[in-house]
Amino acid sequence: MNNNSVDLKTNNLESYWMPFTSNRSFKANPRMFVESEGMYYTSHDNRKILDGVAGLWCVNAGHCRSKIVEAVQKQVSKMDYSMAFQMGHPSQFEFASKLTALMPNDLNHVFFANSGSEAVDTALKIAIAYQRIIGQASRTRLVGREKGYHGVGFGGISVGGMVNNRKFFGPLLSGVDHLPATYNLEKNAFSRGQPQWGSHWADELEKIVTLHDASTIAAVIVEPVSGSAGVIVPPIGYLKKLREICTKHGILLIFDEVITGFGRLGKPFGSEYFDVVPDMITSAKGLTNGTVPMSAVFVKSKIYDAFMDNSGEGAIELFHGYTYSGHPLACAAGLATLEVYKEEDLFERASSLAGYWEDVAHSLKGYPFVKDIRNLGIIAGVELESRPGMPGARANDVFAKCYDEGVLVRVTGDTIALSPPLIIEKNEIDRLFQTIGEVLKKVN
Ligand code: PXG
Repeated sequence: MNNNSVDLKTNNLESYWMPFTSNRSFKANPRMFVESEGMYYTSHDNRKILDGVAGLWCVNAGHCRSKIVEAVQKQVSKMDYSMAFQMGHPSQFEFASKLTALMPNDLNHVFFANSGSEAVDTALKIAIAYQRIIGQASRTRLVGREKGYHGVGFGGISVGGMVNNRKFFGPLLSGVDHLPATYNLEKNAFSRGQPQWGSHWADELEKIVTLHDASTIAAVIVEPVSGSAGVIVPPIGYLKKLREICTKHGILLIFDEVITGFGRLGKPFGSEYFDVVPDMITSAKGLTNGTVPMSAVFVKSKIYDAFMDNSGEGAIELFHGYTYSGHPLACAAGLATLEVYKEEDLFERASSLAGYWEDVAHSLKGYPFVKDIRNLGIIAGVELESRPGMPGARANDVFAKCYDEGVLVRVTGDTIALSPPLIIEKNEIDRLFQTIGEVLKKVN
């Protein structure tokens, strides 16, 4: 191969198969980011783009925070990688201790993975293995929810409830049921924060228990607030009811807090915000401020202890783990991220901004095509009427036009989803929603 052929190869857009993207549309009209700082990206054509989605719901402290960047730089020059099995390095243990100190109740052990999808698969595997080692081996069924998103592993898509993420991929895991989504525009459209109506949806879990018998069910997994399906906020009382039903039947409750963790709702985790303690929490994204991939599964001590107490002397207690579990760079990024969150009191900041956020979000009521606005913490979803026969097309146009106006939003179906870094200023909140409002007047 001569140098020219290398150059040609590296200089085209074809080779890279982009995730969850229309590759053909993108490659016909590429949009590249080349730098980021605070609330803004810089695009390849040298424009500043206001980040209305914190990357992909992950850069909660804003971009390129010097403390985090320096911590990663320092770590990479000191030790790049440390063998993940049978060896440790100090920052894994320090990070784990600091994280569990943030957690509610006795969720005081944490398993590290590298993505939300891996965290979900880890949690589902721990749930089934836990039931087995406590003498409940018949409990292998899993319960997810319609419209749920739990990443893209086979476990996650099996308990997830978004049809396009499932229908191409065969029979998936067996023994999975789904609760109904807590979504009803007739009753709940334009609710501010949690809808009043709909806690009874949790009772559907009783029906699943009646159908299969509790002795077959290992765990229920839900996102406290559904993100990817278009920001679906749980009705008041719903999560508490789910907790009660799970406890009553010996079923583990898993909260997938990949989005709701690390201040998104104005508390460290959604669990605290809703005052409901699950048996496990999955987390990723804001764990390292998106700087280095990492995810975590928090478990109650009863789960960790069961594995420790029921394995033979010297035996591996859990046959599961990743080459990059607890990677030194991720731990360095995570430790520095926790410091930034704390020093700037970012979770509290999110909490105190949430009312303003809600008011500005709901000011879009009455704009063209807006059929619902949903919000909680620093998350909002603006659902649009779909173009007949072309679901998603209108929202995609809004995305493209907002980008032209220098504002990055995220679309899922016909919902515009917003989840900016928690350092956002009020005038930037105004700009975000004003831009969407102006764009809505221009799309058809
Ligand atoms: N669980 C939840 C609740 C998530 O939101 C995952 C698991 C999977 O995480 P990984 O790291 O494997 O992608 C997620 C990820 C969007 C969007 O805009 C949401 C996610 C990822 C990318 C885009 O809807 N959530």
